[in-house]
Amino acid sequence: YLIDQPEYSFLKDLGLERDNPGVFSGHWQGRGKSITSYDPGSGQAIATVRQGNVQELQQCIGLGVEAYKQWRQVPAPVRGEIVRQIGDELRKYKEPLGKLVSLEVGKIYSEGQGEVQEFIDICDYAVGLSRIYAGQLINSERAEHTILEAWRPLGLVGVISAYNFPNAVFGWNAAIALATGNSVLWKGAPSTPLVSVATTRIVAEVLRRNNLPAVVGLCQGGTDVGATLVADKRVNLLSFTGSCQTGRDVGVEVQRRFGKVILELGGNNALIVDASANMKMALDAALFGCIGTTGQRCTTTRRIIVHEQLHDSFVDALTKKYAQLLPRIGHQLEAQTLVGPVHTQQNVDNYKATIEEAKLLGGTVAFGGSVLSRPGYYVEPTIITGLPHDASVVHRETFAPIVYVLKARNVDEAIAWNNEVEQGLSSAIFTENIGQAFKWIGAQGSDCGIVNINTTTNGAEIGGAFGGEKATGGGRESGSDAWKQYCKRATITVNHSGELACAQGVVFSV
Ligand code: UN1
Repeated sequence: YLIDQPEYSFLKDLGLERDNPGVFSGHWQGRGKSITSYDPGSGQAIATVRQGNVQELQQCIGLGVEAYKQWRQVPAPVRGEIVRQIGDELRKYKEPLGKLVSLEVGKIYSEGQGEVQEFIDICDYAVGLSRIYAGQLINSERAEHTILEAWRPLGLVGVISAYNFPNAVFGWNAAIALATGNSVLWKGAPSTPLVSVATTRIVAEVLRRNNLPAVVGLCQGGTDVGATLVADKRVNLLSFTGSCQTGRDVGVEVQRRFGKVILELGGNNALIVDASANMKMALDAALFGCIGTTGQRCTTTRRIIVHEQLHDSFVDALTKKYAQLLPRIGHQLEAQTLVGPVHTQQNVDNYKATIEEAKLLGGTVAFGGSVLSRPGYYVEPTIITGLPHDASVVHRETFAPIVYVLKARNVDEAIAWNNEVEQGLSSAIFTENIGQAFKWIGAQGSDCGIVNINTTTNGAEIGGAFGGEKATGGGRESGSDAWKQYCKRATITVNHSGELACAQGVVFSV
């Protein structure tokens, strides 16, 4: 196990051991199946985690509900103070925790650090939020009546997160849910259990220091644990990040029991290069958009739609940039690496199958296309040209660094192609033309939740609401007014007139 080797002592600094309990509800346990976590960059085992079983999950739900009853009585700014301490504790552990994110997912060191930073940022946001989130006072049609609106916590918030952002997505949900008075029960991805355990340890230490009950719980587990969390009525809001396919089932299940749901599902994000685009900027954006996190962000650029005048020169220049990256493929923790491994053998298999399908459909592999023969899961970043805009592979999200470059006649056609896919997460246009820019962000423009101009499809900040339309699920997390989803709204009419009066002029008295 890597954890036994001296250069991996940072894992012990996070409180991890060779075998770790994967369930926390005030104390640590884990009586379910034991799971080994592997380094995707070498295939070596890092350490093991004892997952929870369904009974343990149910206990966690019960304790989460109890913890909520105490937590909802704590004044919001005092809850914010606890979130501030969580942010500070994360600052202390940012280096080793970010390094673990990198090791366990396969993303490069700076992206691992960036992910923990995203959690820290949302804590800061939630601290401020705890003092300013508020309802309103509405004019009543009745004399000496006042209508108030108040936002109250929902109760227990369940969070199911994915392997590609095993730390930040939990953070977005937890920071806002806690500040607004909810308790949280988390199930991280089965293949990133060490990040779940290490992150929860950091949060649990803050709770312990403040003599608080387990307002944050963890139950690592497989699909049985996930399905139970989704189906249980005591979970008032379920925030799910994952595939469109699973997300659809989750959404229906939660709706069936009249629970609330936030869905953050797949993307098929396009970057449009208009004839007026700043080419250098567009190329740099394509590089990070397509290859950052080895093509495994929900917001990764999957399609580049280029104006026909620029198409050939753009492909040529992008291919040259990709070639410069080849020597930078390597283990995610090596300093010079820009392209780490993909997460599992499954990602490699999907990569291969997608490239074969693209070739059969008449696509040209303009760059890459091969799996590297070395231990770990390494693939070449790949550019495919010459496919129709509506080819099956182009309309599908493959979690790998594959991009399709499409040739469009004009921006209107590019926008139509941007919008014709099922998913609606992120999108970007590169243009210097103000008319095209405003068309893009208008009602006839991009139909995505994230609509960028002259910047990447990926790498959103926490201040805005994050999420997408259509098959992406419609959920919004992180900033703006996403906090409202973690609350129930009470409309309160107060009669201070001393007499009863009906609205709409109705007379009803004897
Ligand atoms: C995800 O891929 O699930 O905008 C989240 C981004 C990151 C979050 C991605 N801030 O790319």
